[in-house]
Amino acid sequence: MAVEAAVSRYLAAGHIDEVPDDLAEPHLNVIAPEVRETRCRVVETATRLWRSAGDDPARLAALRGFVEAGEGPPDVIEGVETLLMRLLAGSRQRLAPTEIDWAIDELGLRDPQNPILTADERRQIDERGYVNLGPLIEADHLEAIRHRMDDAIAAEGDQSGREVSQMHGIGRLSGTVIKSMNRDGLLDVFFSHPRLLAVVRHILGTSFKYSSTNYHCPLPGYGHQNVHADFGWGADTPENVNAIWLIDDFTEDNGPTRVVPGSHRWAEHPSGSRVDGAPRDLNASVPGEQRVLGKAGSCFVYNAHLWHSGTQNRSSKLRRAQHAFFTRAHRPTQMDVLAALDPVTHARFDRLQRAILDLPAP
Ligand SMILES: O=C(O)CCC(=O)C(=O)O
Repeated sequence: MAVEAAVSRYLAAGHIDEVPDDLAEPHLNVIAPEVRETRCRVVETATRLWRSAGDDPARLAALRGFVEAGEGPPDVIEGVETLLMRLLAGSRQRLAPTEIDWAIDELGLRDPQNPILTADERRQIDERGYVNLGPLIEADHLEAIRHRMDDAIAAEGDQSGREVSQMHGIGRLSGTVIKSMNRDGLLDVFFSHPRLLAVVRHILGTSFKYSSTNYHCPLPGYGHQNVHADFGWGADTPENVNAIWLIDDFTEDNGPTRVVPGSHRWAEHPSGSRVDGAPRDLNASVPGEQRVLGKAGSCFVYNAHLWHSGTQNRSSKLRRAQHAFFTRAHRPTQMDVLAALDPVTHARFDRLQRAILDLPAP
């Protein structure tokens, strides 16, 4: 099958020389059983410790007790400590809390029942763990975004996405909205659309911030991922929200995201989940999973504890998408925002944008 010409600009970013002849041939992520077992024990234990307490000081005490007891293999103990300490090392909020508070008022999000979302949208978020806000970006704007992304992928080449993660066969860019590629504000919509922020507020409350924006474009023949959640272990209160902006239509065959409705309520991470006593096969489908289809320009927002993953793009075209990731205001961000921040882009942000980005004035 002939692939569209734009794909050639993505090969270096996807770390491949060419796309496969058979676009439907599966590319699974094979994990050695002993590695999978250790990972499962780490995530199970992190989940148990996290859920054993209601606040960070008590979680830290639970972690210290676990480490001091030294019960279990050293690689599991070390894995749990590394995983949990990233979040428990203290507040990482740069701005005074009054700034995000001010932004919440400016955005009209103080009242949990504010009119920016419908009651049905709130119900979907609560019950299914996600909502598709529908198309929020006009056709001309979208086309300009496609060009911007294609150019950035070609320019960053095999370095693209390195600040957060690189994935075989997937073109990735990290921190798109804070880099020089957003000097003119073309990409601001991705982190500041009021409807998106209303979903973040609904899930996380009034104290949140931007964590990262990752562009994610599976090339033809690639894109399958292990089922996962965007928080490293199971938690019974939400810590993160993610949005997927559809830059191309998501269709049955071009690698739409798969989601497991309601799984955000299980307080379990797929990596720490067992089936008949054995670690779950993360490549396999999960009963009840569904595919997210939609029109380009749509914004699909989910509670990041929802089980989900990318699927294989079996079409001859790119499947472009932009993720916008949010976290609680005191948590670390997914990427080092200050290291990636372009000074010209920074100087352009207004007070409201800086409050969402947790950025001081330049
Ligand atoms: O873009 C998608 O379909 C989902 C990607 C995803 O879940 C991830 O990269 O963690």
